[in-house]
Amino acid sequence: MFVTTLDAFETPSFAGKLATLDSVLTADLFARVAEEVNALIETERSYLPTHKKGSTVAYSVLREKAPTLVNHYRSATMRRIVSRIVGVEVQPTPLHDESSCSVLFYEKPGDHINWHYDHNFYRGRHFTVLIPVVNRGRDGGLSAAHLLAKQGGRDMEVATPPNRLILFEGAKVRHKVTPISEGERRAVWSMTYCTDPRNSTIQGVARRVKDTAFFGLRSLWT
Ligand SMILES: O=C(O)CCC(=O)C(=O)O
Ligand SMILES: [Fe+2]
Repeated sequence: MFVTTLDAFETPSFAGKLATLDSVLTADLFARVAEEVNALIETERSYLPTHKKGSTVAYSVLREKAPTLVNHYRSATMRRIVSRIVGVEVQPTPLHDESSCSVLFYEKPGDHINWHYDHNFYRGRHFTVLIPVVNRGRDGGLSAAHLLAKQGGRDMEVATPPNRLILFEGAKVRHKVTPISEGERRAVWSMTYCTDPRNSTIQGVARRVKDTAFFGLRSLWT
């Protein structure tokens, strides 16, 4: 049902625990994704001092309002793409994890995320997939926000144009997003996959504390 243009590409190397693929969704699928993302006006603002400024629409909201994103996240196609690049079989992370499939909005000047690792709350390896949907500067080019990732001790800039797939092992690759400027907008579809979705009780509690900070008190009940 979901078609990507991936089959036309060679599998990129995942040696640095980070890989990118351009034009990953067909124009038709990308258009439907962009339509759903643009309709997510009711975003949940979150503010974690010094770490992250911006807003995130969580998986539970996407399940109601963004069926294309949710279906594609859980599709065999995406699982196959991610597994092929990382070289191990992965599956989507659980329904109750609000980070499993979410959309990050950078919409006010200064919205950014400081250096961090994506925490792995699971027993197996954990991978983050980003597909930027909107990335608009004031002059029609890309926004000032840059994704930087540590690669061999150096800061590597990873361009995030719309419809590029960026896949990395977030618990191993430290990364940050520099601030957007006045009049700019960036929206990134984020998905997580793992090799073993089980977690210990301690890991489950830690995940819920993190979700509460990012997504609000509602995640305590999931
Ligand atoms: O917006 C991005 O490009 C990356 C976001 C990110 O690293 C995160 O939400 O953990
Ligand atoms: Fe991250």
